[in-house]
Amino acid sequence: MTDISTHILDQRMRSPVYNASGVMCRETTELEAVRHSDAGALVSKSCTLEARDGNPEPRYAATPFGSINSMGLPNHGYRYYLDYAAHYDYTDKPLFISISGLSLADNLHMLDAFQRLKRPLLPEVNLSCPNVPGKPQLGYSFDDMATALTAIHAAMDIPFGVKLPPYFDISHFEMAAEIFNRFERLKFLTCINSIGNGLVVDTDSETVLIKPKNGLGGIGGDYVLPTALANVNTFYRLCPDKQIIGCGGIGAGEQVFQHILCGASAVQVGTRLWEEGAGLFTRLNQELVAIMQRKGYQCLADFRGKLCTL
Ligand code: RRO
Repeated sequence: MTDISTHILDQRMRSPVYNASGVMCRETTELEAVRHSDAGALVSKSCTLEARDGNPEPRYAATPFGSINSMGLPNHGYRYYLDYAAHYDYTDKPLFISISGLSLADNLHMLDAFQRLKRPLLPEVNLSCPNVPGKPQLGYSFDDMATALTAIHAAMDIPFGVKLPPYFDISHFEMAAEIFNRFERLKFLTCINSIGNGLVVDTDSETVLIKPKNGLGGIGGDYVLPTALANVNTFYRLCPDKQIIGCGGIGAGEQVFQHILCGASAVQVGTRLWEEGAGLFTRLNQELVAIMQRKGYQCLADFRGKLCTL
């Protein structure tokens, strides 16, 4: 039998694959659909202190090689997800809660509320939303990120993770990793959020595809796979005490395999899930098993992080 189970911290996942925050997770009905699917876990939509409608539509578009979005953090406000987390059956599959406060004070307030539930939820603090006008991505401002993580770490009794923007320069990987390695209860790094502020143009109409920010938005899908794998593998090497959750460019079992080979303990799917729906998880699990059987691997530990270099 081929075993594709994995663990994040001490929590077992029957499959390493689940949704990326932002897709199928704003409504409780969507969260329940992921829970009832073959996903190994679920993560809620990044939440803010108060409910938000998000940016004007159209704000998501599929493209031949992926997607562009500028959703602008539409969510029901943290109390909605707090209520879901309070009533969730944690014996089923792990529940990650994505937090994306508009200020450090907001993040501290929300994290405090979630940890007071005293449930085994896994907070993922989003340091990388590219789409709120006037709010830079915290992950690109190293001093501000270090300040925020220092305060969050001091306030957190439970382990937590961060959702990171993609990095592109070795010096930035090293600076970011040095910061993450300061914090013992920071246990997992999710790499990567969308590549921020790309622009997709329609040649026929000579227009942008989405309305906010003159058409700029976060890029996901096939375009981002090499960047995602670079981030997964580099942080896997630089942060040996953290677990890495891969995200970006997964559309088939082959990309799940590649993320795990690069060091991911679990993987999230955004664009492809948006396009295909929750049946995707069944397909990805089957395709991953087929690749492992072809290669003679019995469990994920047989190849996790074992990427060969030349
Ligand atoms: O809601 C969004 O516009 C959004 C968020 Br919070 C994020 O983290 N990443 C993204 O691509 N879109």
